[in-house]
Amino acid sequence: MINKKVCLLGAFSVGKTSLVSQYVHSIFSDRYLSTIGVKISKKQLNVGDEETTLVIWDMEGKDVYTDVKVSYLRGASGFFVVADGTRKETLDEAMSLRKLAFEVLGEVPCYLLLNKSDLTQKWEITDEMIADVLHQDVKTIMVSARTGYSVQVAFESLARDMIREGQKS
Ligand SMILES: Nc1nc2c(ncn2[C@@H]2O[C@H](COP(=O)(O)OP(=O)(O)O)[C@@H](O)[C@H]2O)c(=O)[nH]1
Ligand SMILES: [Mg+2]
Repeated sequence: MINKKVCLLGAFSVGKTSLVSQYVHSIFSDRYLSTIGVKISKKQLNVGDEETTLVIWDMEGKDVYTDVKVSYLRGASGFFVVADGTRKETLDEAMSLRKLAFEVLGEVPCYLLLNKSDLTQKWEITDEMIADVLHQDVKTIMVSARTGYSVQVAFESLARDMIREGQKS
């Protein structure tokens, strides 16, 4: 049994908590729960023959830049940065949080999640902006915590990359 710590990073209200809840419990709640601190959820999955437990850290709080403590990231084998497709500024925030996390963790596996893909008619993040990010070799997945679209794929992809990374050492 392998334990892998995963962190979620992203601006306020991009859907971090909703993504964890969709993945771990297969539910989506419209209720807005703004708790304080860090919520830790666990989910078991198999990556090939490896039985793995993802230990998922979801940080609450409004000010992501002052709140992201090194202690939150420490020990993470991989992380997600989440942007909300309907608010284009959240993409810049996600990209700078990504940089910050790499500085703390080194080159661990990371995926950029473009959330709220069920609301594409309201999207501010354009195809050009996505192309620009892809051009920088950022692994990107469009997801929806509401419908569940690609949520499992995202967690499984990160888990697979983390296991591969672990096997290198
Ligand atoms: N339509 C839609 N709303 C979402 C989605 N994900 C989250 N939300 C809503 O966005 C708001 C913020 O979500 P939350 O998970 O609390 O964001 P967090 O602050 O990043 O943890 C809530 O009102 C959610 O219901 C999604 O994929 N689609
Ligand atoms: Mg939250």
